[in-house]
This record gives sequence, structure tokens and C-alpha cells, in this order.
Amino acid sequence: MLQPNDYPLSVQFDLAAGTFAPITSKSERRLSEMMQSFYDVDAARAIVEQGDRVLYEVLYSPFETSKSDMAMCVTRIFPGKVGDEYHMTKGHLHERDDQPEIYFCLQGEGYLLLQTLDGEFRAEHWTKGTLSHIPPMWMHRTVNMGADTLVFVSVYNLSAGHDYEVVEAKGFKMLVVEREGQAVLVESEK
Ligand code: M6P
Ligand code: ZN
Repeated sequence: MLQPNDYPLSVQFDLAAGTFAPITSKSERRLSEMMQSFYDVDAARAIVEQGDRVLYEVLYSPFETSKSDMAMCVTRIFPGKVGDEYHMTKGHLHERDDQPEIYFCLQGEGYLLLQTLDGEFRAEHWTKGTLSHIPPMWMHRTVNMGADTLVFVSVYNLSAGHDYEVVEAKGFKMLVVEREGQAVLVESEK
């Protein structure tokens, strides 16, 4: 028998605003929660001491049924830099090794950084309309290198899980920084 959450459900996007409704929950990620992520630790500390900064927000809608656990969210990365490194997500690896994810860029310009545990690295350049498939077992982080908010939709299973520690421990091979007014990928010294 169908349970109450087994019925179809739609949300409505406002593409110009980069939001949707109804939103089940919303969370914010502050720089103080990402002190291991940016290479310029002094720049990060100075911003946090002056009152911290919200780097991105995640608007969330679980499409859970009695037999499935798909979720959808919209991540909005605000423009800006910490030192010369562009605002980005904390980045994670799925805890389950059989879980992919779809990201779809609605607004803005950036990079999706991907890396395996063996050190294979990819940087997917994003503009409005880019859709990327994240295969299982690739760490993933998104960087906003534009002047506007970078907005993307993600679709994944809740049971995938988020492992942040592996990203903090290994880091990504490349950083996205501003050099002479241009966004460039440079090798990380971590
Ligand atoms: C996307 C999805 C979410 C993730 C969010 C922010 O919306 O991948 O699962 O939580 O980005 O990324 P992070 O969890 O790395 O901070
Ligand atoms: Zn993910």
C-alpha cells in the first residue's frame, strides 16, 4: 500500500533567482567551518576574526519514499575569495563506493574539481547549463570563479553519505586562484 510519501512530488524552480519552492531545509556553510580547506590560512583566519563569512548555502528537498532515498539540492556559492583562492565548497567523497551524483549548473561560472583516491584529477569547467556526472569514488568540490553567485542543482541518494575527512587529509591537487586578474588552476603545495 502506498505510504503518504510514496506519491509524486514536484518543486518549482525560479531559474532567474536560482531557487526553488518548497524548500524542506536550508543550511549555510561559513568559512570558520572550513579552516583546513583554503591554502592561505592567515587570510582565512583574518576574515573569521572580523566576524566570519557565509561562503555558500544549500537549499534542500528530499524525495524519499518507502523504497528510495533520492534527494535534490541547490547550492549557491557566493562570489569572493579567501586570499587569492576563490570561494568553494568544502568537498566530500561519498561514503558508499557505489554512489554517483549529477550536478547541473544553473547560473555563474566555475570549476567542478574531481579526484580519485589514487590521485587521478579532473577539472570540469562550468558555465550556465553544464551538467556533470560524478562517478562513484571521486572526491568532488565546486569553485565559484565568477563575479556572480554560482548556482547548481545536485541529485543523489541520501544513503551515499558525506566523507569530509578524506578531503581534508588528501586535499585536491589543484587550486583555483586569481593571478593577474584571471582565474587559473595552480598546483597545490599540500
Ligand atoms: C551539493 C551536494 C550536497 C552537498 C553540497 C555542498 O549540493 O553534493 O550533498 O552537501 O553540494 O557540498 P559539501 O557537502 O561538500 O559542503
Ligand atoms: Zn556528493
